[in-house]
Amino acid sequence: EGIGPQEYTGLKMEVVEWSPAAKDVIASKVGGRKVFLVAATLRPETMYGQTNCFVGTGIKYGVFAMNDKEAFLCTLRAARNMAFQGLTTPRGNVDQLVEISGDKLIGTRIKAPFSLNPEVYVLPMDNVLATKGTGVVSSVPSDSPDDCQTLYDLRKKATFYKIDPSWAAIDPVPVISTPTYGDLCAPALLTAMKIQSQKDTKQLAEAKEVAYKEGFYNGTMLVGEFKGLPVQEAKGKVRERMIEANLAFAYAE
Ligand code: A2H
Repeated sequence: EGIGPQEYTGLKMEVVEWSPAAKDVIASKVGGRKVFLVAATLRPETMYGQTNCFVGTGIKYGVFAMNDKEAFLCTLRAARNMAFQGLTTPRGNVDQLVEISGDKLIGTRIKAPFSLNPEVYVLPMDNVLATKGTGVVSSVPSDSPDDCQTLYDLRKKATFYKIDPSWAAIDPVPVISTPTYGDLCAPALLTAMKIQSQKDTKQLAEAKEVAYKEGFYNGTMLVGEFKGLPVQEAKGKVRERMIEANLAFAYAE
């Protein structure tokens, strides 16, 4: 990461059905607003390949009123940043409707904007940082080694992670073709680097670096409106389309 602000895309993932534990805490508190889990991503062009979403089970989240009609679920830290970036009405307003711990969100079903799988589940990830982005990560296992390894871990140890195996059943979807690692860059890198678990953080950091460079500089879109374009050209265009559709917004930190 360089100096200066990081330009994320905030992705609005509308809640379709709360997990029972979240429903008890949240449903009566949102005043009829639509609620969105908001994920911060640096790779909007990969969102066609979302298979699930991740939260940290030990992280505290809030549901924040953005205006009369919409509420965002994210960390308090992110809600403050968004308010001061003018995303709330009125500007600067941080209005927490309810607080909830990440573990209660597991199993919530949400919409995944632009994804070939239009609805996905919220699942746990060990390495979500409360201090980065929104604390919510949209999972694209085709192109993110962290997302892919976490998905594999969840499938191997569904009972340990307290998930229903059906929530982790969607396979990685080819979204970007790369000359060196094929159409599923992240799974290929996990195999090549013999990565076994999300606890292999050092190798995962290296795989993430390789996947990012390979995808950005050498990747070609396989799906969507910009199919056939280099990722370098498609990235901004996909982002614009999401923002036009009110499914995303610019978020910096
Ligand atoms: B990226 P940077 Cl396909 N904790 O989005 C851990 N990881 C987080 C996070 C948090 N609180 N908030 C965001 N992230 C992830 C897509 C993606 C991402 C792909 C490939 C690489 C990649 C799908 N997940 O990131 O430290 C989000 O995952 C690697 C650069 O601010 C976000 O973009 O550079 C990225 O990390 C931001 O990480």
